[in-house]
Amino acid sequence: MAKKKDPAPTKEQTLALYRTMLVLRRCEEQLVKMYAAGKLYGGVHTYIGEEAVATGICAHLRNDDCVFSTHRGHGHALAKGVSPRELFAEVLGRATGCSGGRGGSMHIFKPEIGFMGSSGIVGPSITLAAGTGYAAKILKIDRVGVAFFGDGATNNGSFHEGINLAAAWDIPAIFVCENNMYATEVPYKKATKNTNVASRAASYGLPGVEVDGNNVLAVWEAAGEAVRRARAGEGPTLIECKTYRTRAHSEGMRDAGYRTQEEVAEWKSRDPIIMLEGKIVDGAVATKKELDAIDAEVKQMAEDAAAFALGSPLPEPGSVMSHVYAEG
Ligand SMILES: Cc1ncc(C[n+]2csc(CCOP(=O)(O)OP(=O)(O)O)c2C)c(N)n1
Ligand SMILES: [Mg+2]
Repeated sequence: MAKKKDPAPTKEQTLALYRTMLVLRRCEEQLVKMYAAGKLYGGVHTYIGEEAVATGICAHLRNDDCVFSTHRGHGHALAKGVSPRELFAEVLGRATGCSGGRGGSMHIFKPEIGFMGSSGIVGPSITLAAGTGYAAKILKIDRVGVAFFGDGATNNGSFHEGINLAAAWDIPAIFVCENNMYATEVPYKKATKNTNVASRAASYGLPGVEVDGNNVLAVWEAAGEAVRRARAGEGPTLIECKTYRTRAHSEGMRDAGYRTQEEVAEWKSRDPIIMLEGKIVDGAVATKKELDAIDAEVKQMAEDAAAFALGSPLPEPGSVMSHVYAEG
């Protein structure tokens, strides 16, 4: 019997996807401006161009599902429910940030809502999500472990270890590869012979799904099925989202010599937000005017988050030793 197709998102769900993508985009545009103005320091890896991935996946997750992120983690954090204010304050190293200003851009944590952290280390999200799913299975907790990782992580040992074990033990986990074709400036095709990440799933015995990572509806549909499988005890899924970062690897870095302007322009023409906007307007889900109103509200939210962070205090110097050793 042919598999029943998952239902399309409702009007409310579609508009929520649109709004979430805009939150990710407008917040990072604001951070980019602040970085250029010297208002924040350190590595800032934007997710601009890839918003459909975190948005489509996290729309299916609950607070008690656990997401493990990457160095490019602002979008994962926001999509999982970290507020723009907490994110901005953390990136600016303020005491009001979700890690108390200790972490910065690459150490955003909010375990209360299942955001288990971004990380400067490439790869461990995969084994951590497998471990979380394994713990949930042993403890009989209805919880899904979700790993986001880039193409650069797929040749790390953690990819093999995490995915192999998750498949072998039917662990409730979802492995989301954001294949943006480059690891810093190294093209994926130079790092591996088989550039189709989803096809690797066959060798571990789990489903591997390839989706257009700039089409939030496609990501949403694949994620819905993967979450359903995980919750039903059917095991993990590997989802490869083909996508593209349209800014440099990290703010302040050069963005030339390893990819062409034509390639960047081509992907910009497939902007995930504009693509969904077209579908919403063409399908009469909402008018352009209604979408513009959402955008205005979201822009205001990003500006408010920036002002909140700039107005927040730095951590007290006297607290420098707190969170270093266990207390008591
Ligand atoms: C284990 C490890 N190796 C190398 C690095 C250096 N490094 C930082 S980001 C990066 C590229 C990651 O590429 P990818 O996983 O494709 O993610 P993207 O930046 O494209 O989102 C590398 C190699 C690291 N942080 N950790
Ligand atoms: Mg990459």
